[in-house]
Amino acid sequence: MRAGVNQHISGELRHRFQNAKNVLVLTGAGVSAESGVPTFRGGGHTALWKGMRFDVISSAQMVQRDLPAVWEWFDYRRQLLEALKPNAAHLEIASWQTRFQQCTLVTQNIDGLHQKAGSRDVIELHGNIWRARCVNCNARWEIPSKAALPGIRAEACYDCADALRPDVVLFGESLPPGAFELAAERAEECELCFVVGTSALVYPAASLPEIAKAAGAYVCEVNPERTPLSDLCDEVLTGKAGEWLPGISFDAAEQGRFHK
Ligand code: BV8
Ligand code: ZN
Repeated sequence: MRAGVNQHISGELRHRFQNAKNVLVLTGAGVSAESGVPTFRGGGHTALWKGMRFDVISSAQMVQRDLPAVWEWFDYRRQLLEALKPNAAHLEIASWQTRFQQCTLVTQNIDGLHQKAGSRDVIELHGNIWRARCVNCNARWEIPSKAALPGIRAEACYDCADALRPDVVLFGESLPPGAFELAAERAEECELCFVVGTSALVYPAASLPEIAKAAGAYVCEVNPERTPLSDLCDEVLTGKAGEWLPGISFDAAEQGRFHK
């Protein structure tokens, strides 16, 4: 299987994929790109909303200053997501959950497409766009689809009637309690770590492959572009996740057949 021009999956990776028991996968916006979800960066651009950089509108300050504007940004993105489906990369990663004894999926994505693809116990480091959270009692409420339309989405908490905000982690806000700690623990334990579709610029998420590498894991990056993590990786598969990932288990199976 050759996704990139004259680039093959190494025998090393096939062998490790074939024999691994404990795998960690970290994903970013790039894994959802082939589903039609716009990425934040890549191709040298940075996402803008009404002239604001995304890490400005998606910031703790903005929630204090203008919560309705923040809702408008996430309502717009939820509306975009309504019709989008998981792609081959999401589906392949979901299948790894039964393939390996332990396969930990950690995502920076808030789009819920991993779960739609069948992945369970996804560690959502940055929250989920399909939930709202009460600014007072912290109660969380599902946002049903089609609720992007103003007036349909709940404006106030059903428990204490205080205001609701998107249940996502904004810049300058801490991650969900225990989420990063669990991910870091699993990164230390894994033998094989895949870094799929992330520009690896946002912390502490981007430190997970560093933790895995330091603990002796084989780290493989899948991305059409180089990232600050590429030099640390044992293997870089240059190209699209939806093209490379299905090939990994295919090749491993082929190899298995030859080496029986
Ligand atoms: C915090 C939710 C503690 C909202 C998001 C250490 C050093 C420097 C800065 C910091 C640091 N520690 C903390 C910071 C500050 C900050 C940070 O990291 N800033 C960066 C910008 C320098 N971090 C925080 O604020 C974090 N909180 O640290 O709390 C704390 C708290 C209080 C006080 C003190 C400390 C919280 C960060 C989370 C913010 N929320 N998302 C929303 O979605 O709007 S981050 C958001 O942006 C995403 O979740 C993701 O994390 C990031 C975007 O990155 P990617 O997902 O990688 O996407 P991107 O578009 O950039 O790249 C896509 C890649 O895919 C590209 O490489 C492209 O080539 C590739 N690609 C494209 N197509 C494909 C593909 N790959 C494969 N296949 C394809 N087909
Ligand atoms: Zn409440």
